[in-house]
Amino acid sequence: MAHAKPGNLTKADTSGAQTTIFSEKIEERRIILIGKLGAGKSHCGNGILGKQFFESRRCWSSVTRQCRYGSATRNKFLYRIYDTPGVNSPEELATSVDVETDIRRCLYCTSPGFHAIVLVLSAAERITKEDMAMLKKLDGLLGESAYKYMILMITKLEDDETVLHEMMTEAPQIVELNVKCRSRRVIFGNDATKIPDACVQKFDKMLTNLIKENAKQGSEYYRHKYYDEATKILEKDKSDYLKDHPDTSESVAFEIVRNRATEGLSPRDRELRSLNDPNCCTIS
Ligand SMILES: Nc1nc2c(ncn2[C@@H]2O[C@H](COP(=O)(O)OP(=O)(O)OP(=O)(O)O)[C@@H](O)[C@H]2O)c(=O)[nH]1
Ligand SMILES: [Mg+2]
Repeated sequence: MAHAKPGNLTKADTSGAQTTIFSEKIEERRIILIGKLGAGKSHCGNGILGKQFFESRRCWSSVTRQCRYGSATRNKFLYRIYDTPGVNSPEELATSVDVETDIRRCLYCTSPGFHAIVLVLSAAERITKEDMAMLKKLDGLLGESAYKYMILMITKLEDDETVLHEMMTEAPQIVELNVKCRSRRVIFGNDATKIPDACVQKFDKMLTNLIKENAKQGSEYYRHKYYDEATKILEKDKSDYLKDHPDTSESVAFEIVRNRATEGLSPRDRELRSLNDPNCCTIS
């Protein structure tokens, strides 16, 4: 499958309304962002992409209401970023928007699997029961092995490890998370408009090491039990798309259907959503 290889894009890559032309082989880094409502997920996604792509703003209610996908090349890597709505958001409770289904669908769209799952934690808010419930929900969705791919990203804090360390001494839940993630954590600064370059560089380095480490241990990226089925569904979407648009390259067509499917717009969305059972988090 062309799309499953490290970004072998020779023609063009489309992300939303943006189209970028690539002429060389490029390595992919597929990343999913998760966390509580307003933690700064979209802001971090923009920081990793190196451009303002996801809507990120001050608001008393949920800004990202459905999963979104954006991509960009930076430092010779093709970043594919999946932004998600806040888990346990009031919208979910009030309007029965099923964020869990949304996130599960988004996981499938990271096909053939994500290199990192970034848990965004705001240093400006207290850890609540709601947060712990959110983590439990993610545990159920992804399974313990997902921690092998997790990076903690701390927002709304100056890049100062000493302060973070002090905060952690009073937060056993975060210490536990930090242990599970083998201290893979990065502070993303405290500027609503920009993420300091040093923080982004630290993240890049951490991600590179994480990918290397996981590759050594057998799987460079997290594979969900249903990735194969999900990939087949996306492949069918791609074939349909190519029938209607014969002049489009396979990589561009796959990019387009991946984008649509992430937002719940695959013609086979029902099939994608049906891929779940209580043990869906098993990883091959
Ligand atoms: N000062 C400061 N503001 C931040 C930081 N990160 C995010 N913000 C601001 O916090 C607000 C919420 O950020 P978003 O990126 O929209 O948060 P989100 O988690 O995507 O929010 P939802 O999509 O609603 O769940 C925005 O006004 C951001 O500019 C940070 O590190 N420091
Ligand atoms: Mg958002």
